[in-house]
Amino acid sequence: MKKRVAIIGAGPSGLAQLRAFQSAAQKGAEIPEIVCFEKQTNWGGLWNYTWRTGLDEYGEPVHCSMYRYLWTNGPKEGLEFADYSFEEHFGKQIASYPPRAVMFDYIEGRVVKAGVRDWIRFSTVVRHVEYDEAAETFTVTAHDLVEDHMYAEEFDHVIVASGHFSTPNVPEYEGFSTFNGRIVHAHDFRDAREFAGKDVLVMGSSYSAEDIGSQCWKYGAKTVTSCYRSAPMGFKWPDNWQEKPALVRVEGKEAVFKDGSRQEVDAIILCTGYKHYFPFLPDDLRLKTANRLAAADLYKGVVWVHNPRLFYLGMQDQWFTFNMFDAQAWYVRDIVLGRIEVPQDKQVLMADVREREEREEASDDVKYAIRYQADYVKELIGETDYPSFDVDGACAAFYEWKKHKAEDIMAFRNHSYRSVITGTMAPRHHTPWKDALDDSMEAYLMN
Ligand code: FAD
Ligand code: NA7
Repeated sequence: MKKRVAIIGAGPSGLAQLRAFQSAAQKGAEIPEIVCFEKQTNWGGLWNYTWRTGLDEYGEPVHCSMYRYLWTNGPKEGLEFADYSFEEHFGKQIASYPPRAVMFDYIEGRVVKAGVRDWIRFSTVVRHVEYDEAAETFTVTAHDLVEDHMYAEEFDHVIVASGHFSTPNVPEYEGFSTFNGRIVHAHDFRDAREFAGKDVLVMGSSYSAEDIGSQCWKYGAKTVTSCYRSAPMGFKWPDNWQEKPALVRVEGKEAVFKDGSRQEVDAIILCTGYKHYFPFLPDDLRLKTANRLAAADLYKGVVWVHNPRLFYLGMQDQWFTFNMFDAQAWYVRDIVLGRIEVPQDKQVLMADVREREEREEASDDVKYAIRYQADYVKELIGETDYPSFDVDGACAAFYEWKKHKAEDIMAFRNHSYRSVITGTMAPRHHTPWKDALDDSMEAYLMN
């Protein structure tokens, strides 16, 4: 009987997996039957924007953590698909920090071309996965939300590609329950215009704090205050943005910080990160990891060491994204196709994980981390037929990006970089980011 493979999620990682199998089939390989379960009505994962927050039309937690006016927070030259360039998709080279809608169009373009939509069961949420030791198969229980019908099917492999930036980490601070303003987690942030004319506090010092604070600033917040638990972001902020140490408590509308200073605020946006959350997996299959580069218990960053028939994609913290998901998907595909062998000895698998952890922990330098993930991408693509590309060139774009952010955090998106896939230099965007209020695809592509 033909092998059956279940993929959970049709975001960039799940779609990379579909494209990997389709690419093998196109080259004449016999591939297993593929079933991709996607709880949303469309593909694209986080890039599939919705205005909804909380629960969706079926009562399921809304997956989307993206917001209106979101432009990529790193250069597109660091994530370009090696088998489908931006130029192939748009018919020309485009500027380096595309808004969400442009990215969605690009992500979709490759899988439309591959013709894999029929492999996906949309509006179908995976409720449970169980492994049967004797049969060496997984039983996947799914819920067709449209028909309101639950059913179970058997698979030889399960690939979890359900993302990890969707279940918010929501701390509580003294005074939150009596705060006379709005408290919202980044996951539920949708439109910066809501905060025009307001004094906004963003909690956290990572990507969400930086970008949501910047959005609020761009769309007219009166002041932005950001506060950090461990270390400040340390950029040269505009005059109406101040960075404070940790929040201690809230009194009425006043935020009180660790240094004793106070600031009256209208809204608190919790940019406090996300949790790896897999409510559909039992203890023996469930990944428990911090958001780090060497995810726990994953051999080569993808194979579940406690049951190597189960795989996870995209569970690491991410410098590289789409091209890393591709590297992982091609690698997992080749294990499933029997082209790559996974060692049988669990000690060997665990040793691989430990080595990755130790190497990550050897330095907390940002350049080191980028290089570390670049080496990982190289390692995986070196073992498959994924088109080889200039990973070092992508690193160079990331280093430039870091430098441009340090120079001017509100202007780094005005820079452009060279594609490592086609060698073409991106044009500068026609309007500086801070003045480009229209984030539609039509507006962006007018270069
Ligand atoms: P996701 O995109 O999260 O997709 C997972 C999919 O699984 C979803 O479609 C979901 O509906 C589905 N799913 C989940 N559970 C189930 C279930 N039980 N049953 C069925 N389906 C399920 N990356 C960049 O490269 N550039 C950026 O600028 C950038 N900006 C970001 C901004 C924000 C606010 C966030 C949160 C992330 C950003 N990222 C960015 C990182 C982002 O993680 C990746 O770009 C990418 O979306 C990850 O793809 P994924 O497929 O692994 O996960
Ligand atoms: P991150 O990168 O996980 O960052 C979370 C931030 O929240 C980080 O600065 C944390 O501080 C801070 N944090 C976490 N818990 C708390 C509590 N309890 N109190 C105060 N501060 C806290 O998440 P992001 O949302 O910024 O980014 C995730 C992805 O979304 C990323 O890939 C982007 O592309 C978009 P710490 O430094 O740990 O002290």
